[in-house]
Amino acid sequence: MSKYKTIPLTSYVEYPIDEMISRSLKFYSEAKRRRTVRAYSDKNVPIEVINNCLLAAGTAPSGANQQPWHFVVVSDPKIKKIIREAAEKEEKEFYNGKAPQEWLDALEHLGTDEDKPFLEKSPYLIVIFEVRYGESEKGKIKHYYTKESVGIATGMLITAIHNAGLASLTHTPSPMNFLNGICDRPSNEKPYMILVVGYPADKVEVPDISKKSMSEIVTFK
Ligand code: IYR
Repeated sequence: MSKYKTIPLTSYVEYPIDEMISRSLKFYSEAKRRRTVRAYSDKNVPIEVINNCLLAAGTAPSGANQQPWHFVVVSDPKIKKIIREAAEKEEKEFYNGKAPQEWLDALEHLGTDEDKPFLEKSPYLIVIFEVRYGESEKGKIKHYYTKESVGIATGMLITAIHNAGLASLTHTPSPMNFLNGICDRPSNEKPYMILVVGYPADKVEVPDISKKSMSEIVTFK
């Protein structure tokens, strides 16, 4: 018997063309307000908001629908402190000799450095893991397109967080292996990134940078 079962598509909504245009434009104007924020308030965020954003991320498409992601939501100050100390240790090496000058030059306009106070200050760190393969009694289960899949889910999570009225920061200390131990995750899961989530700090400033224009990023044929 085939495992291919179908159900009617009942969730799809077709909008009239003018509504489609106004919705797409409204979404763009919302999306372009999003800025990556590097300084946070310690104001509490209701966990329900985080839960809803994670549920949205979990609807992402994935290779063979294997949903190769796991999210660890960290709010415990003790664990945040451990993550900060471990990340800063890696970052210190990165900024003081490990990173090639070319990379440091590329980062200059962002003003990043080895100090990562946001890892303790923000109310939530969402540590995202890429589940490289599954496990069953019979052994390893191959997963497909895991990086693409986790990237899509992460993008949806960032968008959901912005839509809810919160700020986020994609943080990728390198290497990130220390996160398996701290988050108690098995070796088939590879740390993908830390998403820092919270309210922006009072009077926070962001880098004066812009996005590429339409003609730079799109070709129509
Ligand atoms: N992981 C380092 C460096 C860094 C790398 C990139 I690419 C960025 O866009 C920003 C930072 C850090 O977090 O400082």
